[in-house]
Amino acid sequence: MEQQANKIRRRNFLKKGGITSLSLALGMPIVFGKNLPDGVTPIGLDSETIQGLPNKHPEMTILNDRPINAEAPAHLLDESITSAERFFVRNNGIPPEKSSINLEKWTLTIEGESAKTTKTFTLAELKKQFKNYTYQLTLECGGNGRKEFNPPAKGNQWSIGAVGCAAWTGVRLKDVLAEVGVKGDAVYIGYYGKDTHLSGSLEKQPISRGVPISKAMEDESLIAWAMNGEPLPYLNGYPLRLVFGGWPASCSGKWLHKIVIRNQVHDGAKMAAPSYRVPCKPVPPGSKVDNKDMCIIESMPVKSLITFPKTGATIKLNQNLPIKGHAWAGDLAVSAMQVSIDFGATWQTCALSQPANRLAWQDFSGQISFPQKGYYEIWAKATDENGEAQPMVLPGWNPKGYLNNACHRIAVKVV
Ligand SMILES: Nc1nc2c(c(=O)[nH]1)N[C@H]1C(S)=C(S)[C@@H](COP(=O)(O)O)O[C@H]1N2
Ligand SMILES: [Mo]
Repeated sequence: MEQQANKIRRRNFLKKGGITSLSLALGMPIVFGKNLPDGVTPIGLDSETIQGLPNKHPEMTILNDRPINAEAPAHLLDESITSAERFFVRNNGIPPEKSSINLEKWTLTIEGESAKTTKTFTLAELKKQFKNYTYQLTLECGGNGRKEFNPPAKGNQWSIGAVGCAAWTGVRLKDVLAEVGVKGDAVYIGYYGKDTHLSGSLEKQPISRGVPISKAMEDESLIAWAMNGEPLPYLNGYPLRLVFGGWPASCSGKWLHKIVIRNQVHDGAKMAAPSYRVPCKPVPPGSKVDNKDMCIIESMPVKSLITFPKTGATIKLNQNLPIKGHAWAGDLAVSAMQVSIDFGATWQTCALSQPANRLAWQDFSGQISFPQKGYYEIWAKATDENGEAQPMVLPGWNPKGYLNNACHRIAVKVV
């Protein structure tokens, strides 16, 4: 009961403190904001800010307003390339004030004990000095699916929509690192963003994570300034961010202004256990796990999403139901996609596209017919190129509720 009440409280959007973060998002103060009745959201100023978050789709589910966290319902993610307004937002702190972001003055500094030199680049220098690349890369929050954990895990109660695959444009991190010089003892890179800690402290970082050098050096690891050919959306890290497809999106630092090349595993905010870690060995649900037995999450597990039709669809018995969705598997490709209408007793194979490039999600489609009238669920199961398949129900319980890659399901009524 207590847990349920907490959950409802957490979902109750726009608490008092939220006015500040919404003002920041609007780029100006909401003058009489303190008088806004509980639960009422500012409608915004132009056609793009109809309701909800500025420049985000009105159907996005807002989980939290301070910090801002929003996810897409499955049907909004139907596009092969996720549009900016449908791309989830996961903030750990308060984004830099929009009016404080000056494109001419924004710089990226690379330093650290394993950097041969320290160099600072303006945005224009980055764009000009290094070859520009565009890749479609899947980003998924490590906590996507947390809502289903039992016993529950604290944190944002993401359902399925903290994932997206956009076309990101930028320069290769490895090209920039090479320009600065990487010492032989380098093991990790860490990022620093311009967002600030929820406490208001300017010393503390809201988050400062990173990846091992091997991931940093991959072709697809980008320092990006554009999403789908447009400047990054403000809430997704404008004007500069890292993008590491296939890894927990917490590695992909937003509002990026500094990268450190480390001779040890980066020790920035939320690198230490238990954040973004899972038990190194499986544990029974509800276990208490020692921090020393928690391991950093790297490549994300195989997963898929049915994006058409919307759950609750009704069709006629003699109709075939077309279904669509996407599948992804961290650093790996997806090799097979199946759906079931009999709770996993039998599976039907779907058509599966090749990824646009490594680390991009893959589209699937199929046609389903039903034997008789009634209620059905469609369950979707992807298998990665190593033969690892999604579990039907919640896999490996872990204290922080990460990596839920259980089959996605939608309900269908046949009449
Ligand atoms: N500077 C900064 N970078 C950040 C975060 C943040 O709060 N601040 N959140 C991280 C987490 S936990 C996730 S899941 C992704 C979310 O990226 P998005 O908001 O663009 O979807 O950004 C990551 N990078
Ligand atoms: Mo995340």
